[in-house]
Amino acid sequence: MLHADIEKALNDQINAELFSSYLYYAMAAYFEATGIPGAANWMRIQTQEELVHVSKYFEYIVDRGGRVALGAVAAPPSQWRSPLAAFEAALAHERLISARIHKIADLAVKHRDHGTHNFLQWFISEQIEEEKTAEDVVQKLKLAGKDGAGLFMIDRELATRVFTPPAAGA
Ligand code: OFO
Repeated sequence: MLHADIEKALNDQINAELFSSYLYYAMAAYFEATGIPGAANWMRIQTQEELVHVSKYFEYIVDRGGRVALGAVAAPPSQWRSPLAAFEAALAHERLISARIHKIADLAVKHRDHGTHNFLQWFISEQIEEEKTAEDVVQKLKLAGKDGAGLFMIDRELATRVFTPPAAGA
């Protein structure tokens, strides 16, 4: 049985992950509208990853006999100053998500909920990856600066990203 505080924190995290997927869809739409299709692809893949995260929290709450409670998802922004600004916003968002997960892990320790603490380890590792992938793109875009050819090359690379569902049981 989940402690009420943990159940609430996990439900809030479902909301945050749904917002993440919504945010990346908004970024995909922004990149499509500005003629940067590779980055739009990258963001669509990110959206799919976020929905996997949602489903992991959902199933965990159910498995622990908790009650999933879905709230309203906030509207994301629809416009960024530049491709770099959008990826910087993605990186800042992922850092925020990591901090949220660390707080839930702290709460699990406080309540001696080892099951939840163990469950969160997958997300703690995943967030290292999430931050790294966004940071890599930020660095490349900074290097390219206003060089259109550089941006074109980066976009070609972002177009190759594919969705890899997590292995069963992962
Ligand atoms: Fe769910 O990791 Fe991004 O937000």
